[in-house]
Amino acid sequence: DSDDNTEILNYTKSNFAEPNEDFFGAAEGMNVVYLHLESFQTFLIDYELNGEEVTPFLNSLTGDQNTLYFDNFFHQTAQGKTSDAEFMLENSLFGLPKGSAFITKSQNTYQAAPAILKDKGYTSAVFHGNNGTFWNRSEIYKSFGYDYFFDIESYENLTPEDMAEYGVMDKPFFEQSGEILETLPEPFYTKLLTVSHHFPYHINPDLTTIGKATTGDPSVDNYFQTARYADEAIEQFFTQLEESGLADNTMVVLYGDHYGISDNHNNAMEQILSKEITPVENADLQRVPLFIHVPGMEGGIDHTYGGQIDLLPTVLHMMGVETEDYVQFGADLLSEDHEEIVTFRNGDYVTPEIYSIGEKYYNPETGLLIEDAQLEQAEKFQQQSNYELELSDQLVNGDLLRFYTPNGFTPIVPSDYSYQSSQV
Ligand code: GP9
Ligand code: MN
Repeated sequence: DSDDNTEILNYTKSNFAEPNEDFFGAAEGMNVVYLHLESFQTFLIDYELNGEEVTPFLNSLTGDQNTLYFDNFFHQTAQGKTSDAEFMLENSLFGLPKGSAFITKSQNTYQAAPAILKDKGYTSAVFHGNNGTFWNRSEIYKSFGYDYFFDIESYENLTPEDMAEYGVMDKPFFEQSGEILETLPEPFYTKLLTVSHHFPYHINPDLTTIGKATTGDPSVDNYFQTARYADEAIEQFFTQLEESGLADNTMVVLYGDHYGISDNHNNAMEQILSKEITPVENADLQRVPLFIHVPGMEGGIDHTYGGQIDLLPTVLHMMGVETEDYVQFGADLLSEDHEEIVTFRNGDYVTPEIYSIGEKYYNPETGLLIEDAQLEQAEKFQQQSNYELELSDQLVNGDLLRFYTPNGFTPIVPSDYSYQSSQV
C-alpha cells in the first residue's frame, strides 16, 4: 500500500545521485541502441590467447575518443540470467532472488525506459533472433511499453549456417536488424539481443578466426571462438551504422549480460588466467564490460564500481532526462554522488575496499579477510545492500508502482500493444 511506497520512495530519493553536468544531455535527442552482449565477461577485454587478441574491436573501443569504458562494472543477475539483466537495465529494479520476474511479474505496472522515453517522443523496439515467447518477452515488453518486438519471425532467408542454438547468429542478426532499424521513426530507443556467444559456445568451424584454448574443458576452450565471432559481428554493426548515416546521431551502449563461465569451470579458468581462483578472484570475474559510445562526447576509461542496476539513470541523464521522480534503485555512474557499492542478488557485495562473500568480508587487494578496524564499515555496507534488495523485492512482489505515478509520466496500457507484424 502507500505506506510501503513511502518507505521505498524515501530510500530511492536518498540514494538519488545528481547528474554530472559534463555528461548530462550529452546524447540529448539522439537515438539509442543497446547491444546486449550475451555471456560476455570483462576478462576477455585485452586478453590474449596464444599472443592473439580475442576481441580486437572491443579492445579498440576502450581507447575510442567518443566512448566511455567502465572496467569495474558488474552483472547482478541470478536465475533469470538474460532476463534479469534486461529487467535491471529497463527499470533499475533488481531481479527476483529466485526464478525470473519476466515470467512471474509480467503483468505488473512498470515505469520502464521505453515508457519514460515515449513521453519524450521516442519510438522503441527490441530485436532478438529467437522465439518471442522465450523468457516471456512477448508479454512483459508490453508492460514496458515497447512499440515493436522483432523476433525470429522478422528474419528472412536464413540458412542452417545462420542459426545458433538460441537463434540467429550475430552477423546475419545484426545485418537484418540494422536494415529494420533504418526504417524506424527517429528518435528511437532500441535493444539488440545477441545469442551466438551462449553456453556451450558451439560454432561452425568455418566461421571461426581464432583457435580454441587448450584447457581440456570444452566450454572454456570454445568460449574464445564465439567471443571472437561476436567481436567481428559488433564491428560489422558499427560499420553498418556509419554507412546508413545513423552513427552521427546514435548513442550505442554495449553491456555484458552475465558470466559465461560459471565457477564449475574454475580449474580451467585457473589455466586461462594463470592464477588461483580465490573467493575474491571469483567475485572479480563477475565483471562484465560496459561501453557507452556517444558521438561528440569526450570518452575515456572510467574505474567507477557499479552494476547493471545503475545503467538506466546513467543513460537517462546522458539523454538529458531527469530521473529524480522515478523509483530507481541504481544511481548514475557518472555522478559525484554515486556510491561505489555493488549489491549481488545473493546478498554479497563489492566495493573498492571491501568484498562481502558468503558472509565473510575480504580485502580485495590482498584476498585476505579484512582487518577488525574495517568491520563496522563492512557491516554498514551489508545492511545497506540487504535493505535495498528487500525494498526492491517488496516493490516487485507487491506490484507497488500501481500506486505511484511520477510527475509527467503517462502510464502504459499493455493491451494497447501487440507484436504480430514484422513490419514498421
Ligand atoms: C534466449 C537468450 C538466452 O532468448 O536471450 O538467455 P539466457 O540463457 O542467457 O538467459
Ligand atoms: Mn544471457
